[in-house]
This record gives sequence, structure tokens and C-alpha cells, in this order.
Amino acid sequence: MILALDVTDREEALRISEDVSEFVDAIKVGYPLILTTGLGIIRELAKFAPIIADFKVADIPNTNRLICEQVFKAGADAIIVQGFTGRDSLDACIEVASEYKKSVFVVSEMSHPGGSEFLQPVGEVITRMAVDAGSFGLVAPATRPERVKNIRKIIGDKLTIISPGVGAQGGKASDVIAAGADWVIVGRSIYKAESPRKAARKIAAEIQAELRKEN
Ligand code: 3DU
Repeated sequence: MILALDVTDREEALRISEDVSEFVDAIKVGYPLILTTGLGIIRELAKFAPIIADFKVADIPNTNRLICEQVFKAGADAIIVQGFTGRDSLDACIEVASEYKKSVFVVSEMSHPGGSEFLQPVGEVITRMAVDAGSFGLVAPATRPERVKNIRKIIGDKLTIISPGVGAQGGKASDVIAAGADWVIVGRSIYKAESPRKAARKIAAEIQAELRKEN
């Protein structure tokens, strides 16, 4: 499970990360937390888990390169980028990632209702491009397990699928794991819970039960 840490307070971010670290395999940070605390929060959080920087990078190759360099220098282990900007923009991110020995995840489709308007129709093309370009993984929607299944069919065992949309957006962890996701991404259902630790433990148990069923 990956914690989506979209809080905007440094102390809270550190407290929650420590609290749930036993149950999470990585922490995803993005604009909400970084814009309030600065890039330095990445190193502070890295003592609890590997860090995925969710900047959904979507610019020309040169700008993408500059963004990725800053993020990896700051200590992130992986970065999330958009694929719709084209192969050259994605290549720029992957080149920087390989220089730093880090990973790139590409958004194939998004989990919110608007995700079906423009992105979903090109999701399969983006997925194939991400494979060809040598991405480490894909971000695919837990709110649409059938789409995750389809993406898994296209990529086989090649890439890692991380899947947001569990809990607050209506997706179910066990459903999307059954559909072929490797990790679920969970934000509000954990960090807004009365006990983030208990909430994380419950989702982790659900995932474990699903994996036992499969094995
Ligand atoms: O809905 P949650 O609070 O569990 O958070 C989901 C996180 O995943 C959040 O950081 C959001 O920006 C990110 N995300 C999506 O929700 C959907 C996507 O398609 C891609 C990323």
C-alpha cells in the first residue's frame, strides 16, 4: 500500500507517516504538501518509506528534465509523469531517472469522473508508449478495476501498476488488487481517519486477504 500524503502541515505529515509506516510500502507526496513545506520534506519522510513524487509532470522535454533533476536531487525514489505530452517528453524523464537510478511512473488513466473524458480514450496508447519507453510503472484507476484489468492484459508482467481511488473516491482495495494492480494508493481514508494507523491496518489486512485468496 502507498500512502498519498496530501496534508499541508509538516508536523502532521511526519506524525502520520511514523504512525502508519508499518503498513505502507511507500509514501506519495505531491503539490499540496510540497508547496507548503518545500522539497526538503522528501528527505524528512524518506526515513519512513521510499518516496514517490506525484508531480504529474507534463511539459516539454527540457522542462521535464529540469523538474525531474530537482525531484531526484531532493531524494525522491520515483516520479509520476503524464504521458499525453508525448514520447519525447516522457523520454526526457526516463533519461534523468536512469542517470539517478530512480523510477518513472506514467499516468495511463485517471480515477476521477472527468478521467473518462479525454484521458481514458487514449489510455491504451499511453500504456503501450510507457512500456516501449522503459517506464517502471503505470498509475491506473482503482475506481475502474475493469480498466486496470485491461491495462494489465496489455502490459503482461512487465510494469508495476499503482492504483489510486481507493476509499474516498469509491474504489475498493481488494477489487483493484484482484484486477491486477500491484499497490493501491490511499490518501484521505487514512490521513483523515480518527486513527490513521487503524485505517491503514484495516486496508492492509484487506489486501493481504485478497493476496491469500489468489495464492
Ligand atoms: O482520493 P485519495 O485521498 O485516496 O487520494 C488519491 C491520491 O492519488 C491523490 O494524491 C491524488 O492526487 C492521486 N491520484 C488520483 O487520485 C487519481 C489519479 O488518476 C492519479 C493520482
